[in-house]
Amino acid sequence: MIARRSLLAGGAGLLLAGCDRIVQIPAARKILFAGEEMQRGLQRALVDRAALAPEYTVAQMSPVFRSNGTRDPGTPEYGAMVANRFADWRLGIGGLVATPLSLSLADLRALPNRRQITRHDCVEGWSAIGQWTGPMLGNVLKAAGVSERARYIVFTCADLYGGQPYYESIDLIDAFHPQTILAWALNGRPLDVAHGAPVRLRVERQLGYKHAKYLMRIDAVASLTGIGKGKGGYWEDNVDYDWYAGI
Ligand SMILES: Nc1nc2c(c(=O)[nH]1)N[C@H]1C(S)=C(S)[C@@H](COP(=O)(O)O)O[C@H]1N2
Ligand SMILES: [Mo]
Repeated sequence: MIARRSLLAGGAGLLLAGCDRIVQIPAARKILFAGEEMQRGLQRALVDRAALAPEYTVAQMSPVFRSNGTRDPGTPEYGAMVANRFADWRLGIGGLVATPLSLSLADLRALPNRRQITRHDCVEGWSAIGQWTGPMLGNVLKAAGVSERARYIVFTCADLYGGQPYYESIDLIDAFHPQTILAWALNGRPLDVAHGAPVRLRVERQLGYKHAKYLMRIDAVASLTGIGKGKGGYWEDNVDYDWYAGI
């Protein structure tokens, strides 16, 4: 309203003065550049999503990396996998993909691996710096050929909560982020049971509960409806944690 009145008050002279003059009126400026500012905000948000999480040096690694949540799935099926050192474990990749995959631990280790020393932040108020090794999730998804209809990647784990497997999900921006890896080693050693053996997700721009341990399946989906109670993860569905836990 104010913008309009001050523009009109100037009369034809002002209007004829051209864009330069109008842009000098603060209110008009605000309106004319609102779209541009919005676009800049959006751009900033997207660049933020692509930014790398800080990486640390060996000297900065925590002497002890504590474990949290499930420390041992404890099912007969998981016990059998531990007993034969995960030789029969397979990671299923499916859902909206061109080529469903079934990968062994040896398959994953044979891929180009990324090694990163990052800080894990748990919502319960502790953090730890550790070194993780594993192939980029993005490369595995590329090998499977994720459909254009896919919007989320869902992870299903070997441990049970109330009889149901722990599950989590991320969007494709995080799935293809270079630091999002399928980690099979912590601090240079094969993952132990407490930290999610044989393979767990590391999604370094997100809080701890998104880093699904004991991975069994990875599925590309168009919607989170029908996954658990629909909010995309065990804690999201049952304790109201945010689905987007970006840090
Ligand atoms: N399958 C599974 N993944 C899980 C959890 C879990 O209970 N089960 N807990 C989450 C939480 S809350 C945290 S903080 C981290 C803990 O990982 P850590 O045990 O390697 O420290 O794993 C996450 N991933
Ligand atoms: Mo956590």
